[in-house]
Amino acid sequence: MAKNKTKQKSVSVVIPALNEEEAIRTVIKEVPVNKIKKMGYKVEILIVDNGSTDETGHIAKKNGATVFVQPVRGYGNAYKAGFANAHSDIIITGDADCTYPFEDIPRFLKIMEEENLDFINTDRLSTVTKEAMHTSHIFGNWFLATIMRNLWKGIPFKDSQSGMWIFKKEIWNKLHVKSCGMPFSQELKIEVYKKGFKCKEVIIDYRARVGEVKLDGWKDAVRNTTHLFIKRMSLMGF
Ligand SMILES: Nc1nc2c(ncn2[C@@H]2O[C@H](COP(=O)(O)OP(=O)(O)OP(=O)(O)O)[C@@H](O)[C@H]2O)c(=O)[nH]1
Ligand SMILES: [Mg+2]
Repeated sequence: MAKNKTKQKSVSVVIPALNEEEAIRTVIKEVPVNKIKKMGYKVEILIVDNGSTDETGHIAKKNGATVFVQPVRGYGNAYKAGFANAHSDIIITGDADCTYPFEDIPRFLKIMEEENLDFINTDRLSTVTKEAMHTSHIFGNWFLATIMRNLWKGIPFKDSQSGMWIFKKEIWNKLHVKSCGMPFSQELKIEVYKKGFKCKEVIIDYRARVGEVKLDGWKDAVRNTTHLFIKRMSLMGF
């Protein structure tokens, strides 16, 4: 009998982690591996350990994840290492701090398939509560998203800083995302939009963080704002 040579669909869940020993086990366990497999996908969970000095890497390995170490700190650096080591058709991302709903992965995959999308961003801001996100953080997110939407008219994303994305791996090589730090998230979305990929945003429930805050509050807000203007000018040829 002739063998069916159709390649099996696959998903890599890529999670950057810097000293997240309190949350990492729960995050890994929340990925609904069996449900994703039932949809016909192979699944791998890749934790990018960004030079943690706690037990993050050990706990991740013990709980069945593949762990890569990216010793050069930075949110963008962690993702670049993760994407280089992810070999599935679809990449799904999120923080290692229990804030993002990895349990919703089957819902995202269904939307990707039905609408043949290249990229999905998730929107935390439409439903966010003060229990999940500090008021100043809500304001900062709104501020950055408003600047992005004004500098790139027509960009279909409300939440420029959301860290949960679902996308076809093949588009990554076509995006010029230079940021090594926190601006990585907004730059990725700008690049996806600029390159004309088929994208959508879906609303998610965002939850309170477990473990110590890593974000550098106002400094990161200023860096991200500056980055938006520099990116806009560089695309205009300055
Ligand atoms: N801030 C920061 N996060 C990193 C870095 N490397 C990896 N990460 C991970 O990237 C994710 C995002 O960082 P977070 O500190 O959660 O940033 P955030 O989600 O904007 O802010 P909070 O969750 O409110 O603290 C987490 O899973 C971190 O552990 C890094 O160099 N800086
Ligand atoms: Mg976080």
